[in-house]
Amino acid sequence: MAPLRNIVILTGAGISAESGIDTFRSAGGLWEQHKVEDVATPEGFARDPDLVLRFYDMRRAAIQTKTPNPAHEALAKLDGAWGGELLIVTQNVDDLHERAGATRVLHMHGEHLNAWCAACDARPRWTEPLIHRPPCPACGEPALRPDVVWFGEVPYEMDRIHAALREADLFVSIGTSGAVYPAAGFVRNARSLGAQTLELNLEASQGSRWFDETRLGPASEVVPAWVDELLGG
Ligand code: BJW
Repeated sequence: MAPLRNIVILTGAGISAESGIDTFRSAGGLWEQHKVEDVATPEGFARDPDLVLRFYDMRRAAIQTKTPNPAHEALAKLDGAWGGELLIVTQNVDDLHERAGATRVLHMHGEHLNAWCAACDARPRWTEPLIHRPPCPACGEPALRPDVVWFGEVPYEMDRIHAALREADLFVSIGTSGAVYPAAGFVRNARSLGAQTLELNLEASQGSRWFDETRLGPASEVVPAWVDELLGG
């Protein structure tokens, strides 16, 4: 087998679960507490912006009290040590990969700590609530929304993701249910282009059959073990 050089890692809510951030589809997860069409679609936002802004204000405040866990730290270690291409494509809107020290991170579903101005398209860093309609720092309009990708919107940087998948020797999926596209399709893209595929998850996901190998267990255990194996000890 050719040596591994280029790696694409897809992460989902499961990697942040042990940091105390709710997943979406687990028992007691966010979609049991809130209707997805109310809080994660542009139509829901148009119908009841206060509901949506409160939902994201609560989560934005919560993530700032959380800390990275050993899975984020292991990926940051891999990022620092890996001489080949590496891209961590995260569906997560928290910043725990960055706070663990990873630099090669792409947030395909946006970021809690960014706002997006519907009036001037600015994307200012934002740590405070949006419910009181603060003015956009760039244009002054009270038109800021969370800079996250809702259902029916196009995820960010798809061209860059597909370019990385085309070059990947190894595709690894960590802590995602495989329920949401286009991310759920990346394993098939990578596989059809000849990459090895590995899934690390608490339980088999909807896309498990597409992976060459699946290792089950909590991310804080299986991710550091895999990284140590890859880095040779
Ligand atoms: C652990 C663990 C531990 C727990 N250790 N593991 C019909 C067919 C196909 C597609 C569609 C369709 N109808 C509509 C669509 C498209 C739609 C879609 O996929 N819908 C599905 C419901 C079918 N997709 C879209 O609309 C997307 N846009 C799009 O397709 O645009 C068109 C286009 C694309 C590309 C090019 C051109 C055009 C947009 C999707 C946006 C998703 N947004 C959200 C909200 C983001 C903001 C926010 O955070 O609020 O993203 S929804 C939510 O789901 C969030 C997540 O990123 C995403 C994925 O969830 P994730 O991360 O997998 O979490 P869970 O909870 O599902 O799973 C957690 C996993 O962790 C589980 O497996 C656990 O076992 C595991 N776990 N503890 C390890 N300790």
